[in-house]
Order: sequence, then structure tokens, then C-alpha cells
Amino acid sequence: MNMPALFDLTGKLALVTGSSQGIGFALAQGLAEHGASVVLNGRDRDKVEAAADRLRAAGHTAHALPFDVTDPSAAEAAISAIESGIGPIDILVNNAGMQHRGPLEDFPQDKWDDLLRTNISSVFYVTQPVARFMIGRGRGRIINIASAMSELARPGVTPYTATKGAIRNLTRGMAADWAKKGLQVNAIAPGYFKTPLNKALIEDKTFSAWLETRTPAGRWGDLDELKGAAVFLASDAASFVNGHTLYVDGGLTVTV
Ligand code: GCO
Repeated sequence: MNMPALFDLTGKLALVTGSSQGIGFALAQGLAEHGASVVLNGRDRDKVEAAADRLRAAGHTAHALPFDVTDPSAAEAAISAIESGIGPIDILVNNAGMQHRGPLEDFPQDKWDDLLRTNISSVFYVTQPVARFMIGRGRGRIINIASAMSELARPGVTPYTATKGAIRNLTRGMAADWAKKGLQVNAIAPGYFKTPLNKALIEDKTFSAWLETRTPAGRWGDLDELKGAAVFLASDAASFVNGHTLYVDGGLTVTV
């Protein structure tokens, strides 16, 4: 097969959770730029619709589907609605997530519960119904969004770090269960990118200066630099890649 065709997503349908802004929107945009139709998701209907309009204005096929990924019934209903009303889901990107920072000894238990539900349980709630359809077709690509914090820790984000470490192993487990059924399940682990989730860090000049020194590339990542990893893992170019976590972090996780 010629190389460009390997990365061509024309005719594919991708669901990207948490895609009205930030990393999720960039990944949906990258998949659409390589031919996929995309279903955008988020909890805020207006934001999801506005994001879909942005992609349509660029000539892409985009659907807006606001639903709460932390509600298993809502997730199952949304997946059924996509499969029956839009088309078979070829690509699932589990991007929806949250962050809450604070010292672990004082970390609020309700925030702990929110993080586990949003960053881990939602991936199970959304992926299980999608995987059933994919298994029925003998094909599908699932991309979970991990983090540099799947590999490293830093003070003040321990609950988030725990959830992202779990995502790395959940990815491996999904690959173990589903590779023989024709599914490829991998993860993308972003380093530090200027997203709404990191607003507080971006505005913290001390943190930003430290990060730029700590990161071998010497800078924050640009959201467009995540698109290639998503297109690769969603495409036929990754047909024998399974259970892998691909770090897109400027070298952060391989150096001290
Ligand atoms: C933090 C950040 C990180 C990034 C990203 C790094 O407070 O350290 O939120 O967790 O969001 O996950 O890979």
C-alpha cells in the first residue's frame, strides 16, 4: 500500500470525547483533516455545537453530540444513537478528562471521586458499548488519552497522576482482550500543552520557566503537534500497534 493511503481516514467515523476545546478539539480536527467524519462531544451543548461549526466551516463533516461520559446510561444511549443515526464508529478517542490540584493530605474526597469517575470510569462507560459494535465488525481503533503523568509524578497532582497511570494499563488490558477481535487499542500521552486545563500553570511564570528548562525541547507543546500521533494510531499505518502508549512530550519523560 502506498504511504499516503496508509494514513488516509476517508470514509471513517471518529467519536472524540471532550472535544469542544483543547486537546480533544485538536485531535478531532486532525482526524477530520485526514478525511474522517467526526462526532464531537462535551457536556456544554453550545460549546460542542460551536466546535462542530468550526470544523464544518473548514469543509469537514462534523456532528455535535453533547452527553455526560460519566453517566453509563447516557454513554450507552449516545453510542447507540451514533451507530443507528450517523454510522458505525471506526475510531474512538477517549479524551474527556479533568484536573484538580492540591496537597494529597488535604485533597477533598469528592474531588478524588470526580477525578476517578471522569478520567477512568468514563473511559470504561464509553468504550464498552463502542467495543461491542467494533467486535461485531471485527475492526476498530481506540485511542485513550494518557499523560506524561502516566510515567512521572509531581507534587500536587497525585490523584490525576493515579488516573493517568491507570489509563496506561487500561489501554494494555483492552489490547489484551480485544486484539484478536480485530481492535487496535493504544494511548497518546501528551506532555505539557497550553490548554484550558493548564490555564493556572501557563499563567504561573515560575512554573512555565521551570517547565521550559525541564523539557528537553525547551518549550510547551503546540496542540497541532498532537495531531500526527492520533492520525497514525487511527490509521492502517498502526495496524500492528497494540497496547502502546505514545509519548508526545518533547522528551520530558526520558530525561531527568
Ligand atoms: C499538571 C498538568 C499536567 C498536564 C499533563 C502533563 O498540573 O501537572 O495538568 O498533568 O495536564 O497531563 O502530561
